[in-house]
Parts: sequence; C-alpha cells; structure tokens
Amino acid sequence: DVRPITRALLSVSDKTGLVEFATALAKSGVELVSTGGTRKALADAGLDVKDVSDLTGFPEMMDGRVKTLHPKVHGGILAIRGDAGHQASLAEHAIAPIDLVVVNLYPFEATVARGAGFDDVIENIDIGGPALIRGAAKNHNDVAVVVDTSDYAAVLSEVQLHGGTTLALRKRLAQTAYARTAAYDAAISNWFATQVDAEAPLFRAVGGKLIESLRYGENPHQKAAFYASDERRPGVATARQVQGKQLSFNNINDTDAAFEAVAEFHPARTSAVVIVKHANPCGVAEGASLAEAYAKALACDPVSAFGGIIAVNQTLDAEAAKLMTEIFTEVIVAPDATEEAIALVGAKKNLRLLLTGGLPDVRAAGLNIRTVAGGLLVQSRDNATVDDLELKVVTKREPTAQELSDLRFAFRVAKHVKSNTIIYAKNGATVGIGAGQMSRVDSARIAARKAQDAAEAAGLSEPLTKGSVVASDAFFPFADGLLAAVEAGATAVIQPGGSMRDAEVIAAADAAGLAMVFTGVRHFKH
Ligand code: 93A
Repeated sequence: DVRPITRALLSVSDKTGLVEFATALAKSGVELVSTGGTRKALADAGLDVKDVSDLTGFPEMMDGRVKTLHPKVHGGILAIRGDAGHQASLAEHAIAPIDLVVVNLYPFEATVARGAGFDDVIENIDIGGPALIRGAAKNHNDVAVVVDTSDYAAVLSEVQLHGGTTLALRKRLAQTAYARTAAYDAAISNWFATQVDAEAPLFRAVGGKLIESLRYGENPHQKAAFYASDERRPGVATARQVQGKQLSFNNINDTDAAFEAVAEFHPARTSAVVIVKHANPCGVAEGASLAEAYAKALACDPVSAFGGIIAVNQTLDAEAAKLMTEIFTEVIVAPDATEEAIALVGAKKNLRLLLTGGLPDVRAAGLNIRTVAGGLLVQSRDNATVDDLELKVVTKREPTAQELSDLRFAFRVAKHVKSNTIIYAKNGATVGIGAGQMSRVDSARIAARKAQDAAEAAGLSEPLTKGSVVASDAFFPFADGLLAAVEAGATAVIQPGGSMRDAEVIAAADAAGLAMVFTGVRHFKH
C-alpha cells in the first residue's frame, strides 16, 4: 500500500519549514508545483518549481481568489489510480496525477484575532485550499495530504524509508485534514454569527450544538437559544415534538424539571406523574395507572397546576391523555404515547406533546453548569437516589410499612424541589409542597397551608397533611421546623440528619411519637 510521490502540489500561507521540506522532496525526485507566493519562496531558495498556471493554462485571477480551482488540478488529485476509467480521463485531458498535496489555509482565525476589518476577514476565507485538502483526503487511498507543518517530518521519513507513503499514514493525514477544514469552517461560521448578532459570542461560549434560537429568554427583552450537549440522555433536548407551537425558554426549563423528576420513578414498578410550574413540582404522584397518578398529582395543588407542564414515566395512554386535556396545560412530556393518546392531545392545538423515546438514567454521571458573574460553576449531577441509601431509624418508633413507602416517595420528590424544601406525602402522592423558602419553617408552613387549601377545594373536613409523612431536603437545624410538621399532622419524617442539634430534633420527634429516618444524603437544589 505504499504510494510513491511523483508530483507534489504545495500551496501554503504559513511557510514555516517549507523550503527544507520541499528541498528534501526534490532530492527524492519529486516534481514540485506551487501557487504564486509559495512558488516564489521555493524559487528564491533555488528550487526547480512549476507554477500552477503552467498546469491549468490559466493565470491566477481575481486577486488570487481563483488559483487552483481547475480540473487539471482537481482531476490530478481525485483520480483513482486503480480505476481504468479515471486513468482514461487523465490521459484524454492531459492531466498529470498529483500524489501529495501540501496546503495550509489563509490565516482566517489570525485575521479575526488581530481585529481586522470586515472586508479583510472575508478575503481571508480560503476556498481553493479547503477544496484541495478535502479532495486529497477523500482520495487518501492514493494521495497524501499535509495540512500541518508538524507532519512534514512524518512524510519525509516514510519517503526515505519506503520510497513513498503508507496507507496508515495517509489515513491519519486524511483525518487530520478533515479536522482542520471542519475547524476552519466552524471559525468562519462563528465569526459570521458575530456579524449577524452581537450576543452570538456569548451563546457560543456555552458550547454544544444549536438546536434552535428561541423567541426570547426568561423575559421578552432577553435573547435566548437552545443547545444540545448530550444526545444520549433522553429528555427535552432530544425529544421529538409531535405537536403544538414552539417551546419557550421557560417551557423548556420546566419540561426538563418535570421529566428529570418523573424519571426517579421506575416505569416497571409504578406509574408516575409530575406536574411542574415555575421549575418546581406542584403535584407528584404514583398509582396503578397514569390516569390515577395524574388525578392524585393534580389534587395536590389544582390551582398551580393550571398552565403547568406534565411529565409521565410510561407510555402515555388514552385514559390519562383524556384527563390531561381537561384543563389548560402547556406541555406533556412522555417517553412515548399510544396513537389514541396522540389523537386526543391533537384536539388541543396549542398543547405541545414531546416524546423522548425513553427515560434518563437517574444514576448516570453528568454535569450541571450555571453562570455566575464572570465565571461558570460546574458540578456533577445529583445522581443520588433514595433507593441506594441506607435509611437509619433514629427515633424510638419505627415507621410502619406504609409510612416507609411514603417517606421514600417524599424524599424522591424533595430532590427535585428548590430548597428549602418540605414535602408532605400520603399514599404515594404529595399533599403539600413547600419550595424555595429562605427559612425551612416557612417551607413547612407553606406546604401545610397549601394542603389545607387543597382540602378545602376538595370539600374535605381535614387537611391532607393529617397522617401524612414529611421529607426535608436538608437537616432540620432546630426542632422548630419539625414541630411545624407535627402541628400539620405528619406522623413520620425523612431527612438527611447531621445537624449539631440532631439530639434536640430527635428528642422532639420522640416526644411527639414520630418515626424519623436519616438518609445521610442531602438534596439541596437552588
Ligand atoms: O483564494 S483561494 O481560495 N483560491 C484558490 O484557488 C486557492 N488555491 C490555493 N485560495 C487558494 N489557495 C490558498 O492560497 C492556499 O490554501 C494557501 O493558503 C494560499 C497559498 O497562496 P500563495 O502560494 O500565493 O502564498
């Protein structure tokens, strides 16, 4: 698979190491062909070098914009050596084969970096160079391509050792070549983006692949765009939108919160529904069916659920879809949906239906990134799950089996609610959610207040927190938060533990006859 080099085309902007390389090639009997500046540099060094114009029969024209763009050049590069038809074409059109293409491109990136003006930058977009590189790399079976001065040595050593280049080297060079043209075009498109939109460099800084520009950000005066970063994780970034208008920035954020939360519930174990509003769940439930789980989730806070986002952990069925279309909802996101469910949702033109094709793995590693002024904060995802935690009973009373099941449920939900979080839960459903308060006692009170409201709306005599369990995303620093939960009627508690005053909190739990378990793991979310 060694290919001798008879003829080389050299056309380089960066002339580092050029003369030495070309001299060595010439010594090995290689015929040199070059474009204007490169030819001059080689001729000045005393080398015998042909002008590309001698090959093409055309002068370089239009200020050099057209130099090598000619069939005499590209035919010589692209012709398959072992193909009789290609060989006949070479002969018919008197095209000389080119076995080595040495090109480095107009310094586009450097031109942008030195702050050159628009026209100057445009002139530094190389057209002929990438065409030479891509052609030679495509035909790497016969042709070697060098885009990086640091590869001159590798080519020379093979020529000296084998009298030509090996396929292994040509393949490696082809890969390098396409990496270069890809990066070059990316640099051009990124620069163009800055000319179209002043905020583009900011967005570009986040990396990832643009999914779409959004109409606006969190507020209408903010610009926004949506980027993909991990195409393997099923979720809002990879979902197929079956119907409905374009998602907004807030829709995407809320849909993500809902779907990541519902993924905590294994679809083989239970049907689960999460309803999200303003990035926080306002109702979460599991049940024997999605319809049952939805009804239970909705009952937690039907007022907030209006205009919310619904996530389910199983294939959306008609029974659930029918219930969900009864009130105004922005988005439904599901791993999949039956034809019947899709048709039912279809009756609501504005309701978006997203199908993700699966559930994300809650235990998977991943990154969580946010901006701070002038910086980025990066952390690994919170991939802890209550299923993997050893729950330690710290009170005199052990939780009953039902309490334990609800405690696990509540802690699973707490992970997905903004801190400080207090969750009241009963029979596999949230009955009161306190989110995002600066004081844990306030979260406990708000959650109880919401449970009271829901009970009144449902015409119940008792608040739903009566006989519930309570979860806290972080430890109770004082007994007061726990006492607020007792007052609301909770009978069992799940929390990380680890406060300086754990003893005081445990004593208060014992005094109230509560069962309390520690998880040893905290689920802050801000
Ligand atoms: O202006 S171009 O896009 N048109 C061409 O046909 C062409 N062929 C080679 N630029 C072209 N090149 C580039 O010229 C090469 O990529 C290289 O960067 C440069 C070398 O020019 P010179 O040999 O005149 O210094």
